[in-house]
Amino acid sequence: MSQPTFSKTQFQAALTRQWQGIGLRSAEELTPHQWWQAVSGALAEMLAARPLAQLPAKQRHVNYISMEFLIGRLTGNNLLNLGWYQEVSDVLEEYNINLTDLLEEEIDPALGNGGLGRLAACFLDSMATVGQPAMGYGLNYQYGLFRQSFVDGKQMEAPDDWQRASYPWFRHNAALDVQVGIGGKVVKDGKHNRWEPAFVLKGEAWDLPVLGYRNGVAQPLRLWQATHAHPFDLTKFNDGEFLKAEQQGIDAEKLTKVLYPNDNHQAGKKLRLMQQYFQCACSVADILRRHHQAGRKLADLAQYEVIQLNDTHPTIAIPELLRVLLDEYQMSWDDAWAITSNTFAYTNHTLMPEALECWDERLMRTLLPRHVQIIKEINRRFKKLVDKTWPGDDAVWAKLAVLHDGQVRMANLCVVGGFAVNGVAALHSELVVTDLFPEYHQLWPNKFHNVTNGITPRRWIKQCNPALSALLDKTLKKEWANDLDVLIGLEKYADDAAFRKEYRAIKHHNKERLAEFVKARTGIVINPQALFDVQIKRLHEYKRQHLNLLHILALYKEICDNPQADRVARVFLFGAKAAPGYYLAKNIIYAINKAAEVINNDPRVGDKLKVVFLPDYCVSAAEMLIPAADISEQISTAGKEASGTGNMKLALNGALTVGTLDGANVEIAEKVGEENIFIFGHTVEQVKALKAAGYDPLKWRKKDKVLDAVLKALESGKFSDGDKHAFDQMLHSLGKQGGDPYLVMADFSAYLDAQKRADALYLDQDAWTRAAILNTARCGMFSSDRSIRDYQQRIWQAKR
Ligand code: 26Q
Repeated sequence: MSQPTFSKTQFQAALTRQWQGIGLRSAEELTPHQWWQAVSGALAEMLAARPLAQLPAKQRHVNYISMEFLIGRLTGNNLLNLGWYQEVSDVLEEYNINLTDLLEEEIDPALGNGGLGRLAACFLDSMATVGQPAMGYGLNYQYGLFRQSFVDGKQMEAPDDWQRASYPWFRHNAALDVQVGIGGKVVKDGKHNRWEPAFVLKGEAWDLPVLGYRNGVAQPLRLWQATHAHPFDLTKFNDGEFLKAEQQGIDAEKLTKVLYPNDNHQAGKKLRLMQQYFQCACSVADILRRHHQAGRKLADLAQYEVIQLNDTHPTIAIPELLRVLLDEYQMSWDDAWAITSNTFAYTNHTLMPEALECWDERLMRTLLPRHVQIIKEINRRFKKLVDKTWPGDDAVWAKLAVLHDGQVRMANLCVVGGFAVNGVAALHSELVVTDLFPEYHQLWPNKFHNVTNGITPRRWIKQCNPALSALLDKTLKKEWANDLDVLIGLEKYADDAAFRKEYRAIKHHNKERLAEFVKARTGIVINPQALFDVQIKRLHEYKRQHLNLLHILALYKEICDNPQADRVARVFLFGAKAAPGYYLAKNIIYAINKAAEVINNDPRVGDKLKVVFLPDYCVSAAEMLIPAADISEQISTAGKEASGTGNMKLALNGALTVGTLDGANVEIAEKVGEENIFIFGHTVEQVKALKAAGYDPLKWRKKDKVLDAVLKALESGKFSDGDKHAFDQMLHSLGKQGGDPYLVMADFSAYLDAQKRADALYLDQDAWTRAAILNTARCGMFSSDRSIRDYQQRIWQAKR
């Protein structure tokens, strides 16, 4: 399949229809935002009129179910993948419209929290590009991830109304409506069970096109939107219970109102479970509808379809498929189980206990009584296998049970109910087997896989770093954006002074661009000559943004103690949202902001040190930050970050990593070579040993004068207008005996050491640029195209 050709006349005609459609007399009357709307609407219309190819079903079709798809702005990305960017830009120039500016008008669709949601978006892009037939299934939230601002250094949240009702890329198809039941009871109907839900919701399918890179392929991302099944309930209306009936409708709309802002933490809320079930019921119904429509037998479902679960959030799809097969098609348990357990595969994204989903059985029963029955039956049958393998071992059963102590454990349900389980980086997949699921691994060793995450080079190089992309085009002289291994061809230019100069000029240009952005957003002036040190990710204790802060304070102290010394000027840039109820994370943000205020306004410091916390970090901010970074901070406690994907984006764009041996950092280090990365800190084994021996953070503080001084400064109130308790939460988490769960104190001095090595290398700009080039050259494997091919070979299309 090939790239669709652009027709200027069609585009202009579609554009005209757009402004006429909103009642304007000429294009001149369009506001900038209306221009974006009109151009996007025109493009969407052109794609609809001349549909791109669906991939032929030569292989199992993938249904990627995820509660989150953090897609970012679509218009620019679609133009790039279509290969129409220049043509559209030329047409718009005739109207005196700058395409780059126009694209900035799009409100980021932020239908995800962070890594997991963004990964789903990269995977859709890659599946369309490598020719893996697939659909994404998610929810069409009215409000995406909250907007963040700072007031006196404290995070404030505001709703993110991304105006889905007028988003031009949506296509709504009423023929795909699904009915979803909820609540009620199970009744016996002769031999069969029948679920009588208390009320019924309607799921509407809102599709976004996912375009392959210049291959003429389009596949849908189908986002379900909840609404009431009928305008009102007629019987109740007749009974005079009009208001009560209307109430049902209002409840329905609440369902897809807002994305839960928790990241790596389970909420346990009833509304969240309703969201999960609603999304799974709609998706399962749609998968079966397509299967029937293709004229295929139900018994062959697993031959044609795979359902990939993005973490445990959509786990309820497993009992839902069983329910449909058992109750609606009257299948036997064994047949229904065979189909189901060969259809589902599960990706694990975390080992942290607080993120592993468990649902209260009673809560689940009030919403999904039939599903609880089915889960009990799964549990009962599975117990036989466990009893046979570990006779009389109650402790093993207590660990492996799907339902235990009134809790439904979603990860266990996934492992038992699916044919494959994978982790998201080599180290993480290892730990999934050894630490999380050792007994399951003993039962089913072949179920467990690793698929290291990846990122799409279309958005994360080509779109966000056009200058580097042009250099890659010119140097490699072949297409690299869908064949990222060819970047290895850059290796030999690392020693080429002229190439290094060009590469460095690009980084500098990107830093200037970022400096303007920072000035506009925060008023802070930063010097593009300084080293840009970037930590961008959700705020979480295990990610250790506070370790970064301690380093900044150590530098500040050095500058104050010795203002004359020559040093590498640094700008520290943070981007991070804290879940609204995560008070420790919010306190860390506050501490960084307050320290920044003091440092940035200290005349002794000047350009040597600046600290910027960019508010409202999101995909489009990332697109600005990543190409401009010199250092990539990947400093989680070893064993805690499943993979990380920002680490890959930053390395590919020529930032050097300061990082622990955690997640995919391990593989990045292997690829780029130890002289081109700054690895520090305790390893997974050392972390375990330290904890086993009874870790005492205070001992580490006593040993280290710098650490003690920095903590004292935080305790003194000098960064908080004299308030000695301003940072209590953060300081308590670090300081208490038996505290510091993420070993910030234990890694502090090694971290400072790594940063010193980075400074030393930065002083030699040629050596630094050489290392940066080698990072770009050697990170080709972190393309999500490679991840998708791994999924195909190891899981989706593997011979079983
Ligand atoms: C769960 C229950 C209720 C409400 C919310 C949630 C919830 C939501 C989002 C739980 C977890 C998440 C997100 C997790 C996440 O982003 N994990 C990251 O996934 C990336 C992609 O694999 C990895 O690179 C990161 O290491 C991992 O932290």
